[in-house]
Amino acid sequence: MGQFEKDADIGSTNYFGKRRLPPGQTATARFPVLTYGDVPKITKEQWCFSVWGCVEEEKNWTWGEFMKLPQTTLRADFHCVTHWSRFDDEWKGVLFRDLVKHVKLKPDAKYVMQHAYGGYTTNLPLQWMMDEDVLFAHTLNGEPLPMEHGGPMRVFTPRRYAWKGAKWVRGLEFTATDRPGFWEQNGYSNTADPWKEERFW
Ligand SMILES: Nc1nc2c(c(=O)[nH]1)N[C@H]1C(S)=C(S)[C@@H](COP(=O)(O)O)O[C@H]1N2
Ligand SMILES: [Mo]
Repeated sequence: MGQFEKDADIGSTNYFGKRRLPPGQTATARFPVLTYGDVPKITKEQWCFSVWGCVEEEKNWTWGEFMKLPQTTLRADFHCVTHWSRFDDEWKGVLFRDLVKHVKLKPDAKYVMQHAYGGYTTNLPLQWMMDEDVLFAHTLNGEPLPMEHGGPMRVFTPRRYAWKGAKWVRGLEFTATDRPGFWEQNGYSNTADPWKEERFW
């Protein structure tokens, strides 16, 4: 609430044609931290990113190697299932669609499980991960992503409620069949579209 209440922009549409404030959400300038369990303390030096599952070859990236992938900056909104939305943050990182060009997928790869340090998981269809704005983000509004928000690296999925992006992401598992991630096993929607209010099962 607050600064956005007077903001006519709230009623306009976003860059993918949806009303900016999804139903049942309130805009806020705050950025609450929502973490299940402890915050894993991972430095850029310790961070290692892996892909496995339905891939021809398992692959790992160090922080330095990941930073050599094409870097994209996007301005997008953040929607939490607990009814708050944040507008217009600038996120920088590597798009999934750019990353996946460096992965030889097997033909049966249809789903993607994000794995985080600490054990959190969340699942999405490969096709949705290919959206133009699914980002592995390391920078927020020009600053290194704060640790409590998933630094050094998190996934951000602007078209889904925020639990669909793993903070402290450490790898992706490509699978042939869909498996529920952490919150998806615990009552949250598998599809998580904020404009359809897909919050729970
Ligand atoms: N690793 C990890 N990622 C996570 C979570 C978590 O508990 N652990 N919580 C999810 C949920 S439910 C939300 S709403 C967002 C919250 O991100 P924030 O803490 O930056 O607001 O992160 C998502 N990603
Ligand atoms: Mo959440």
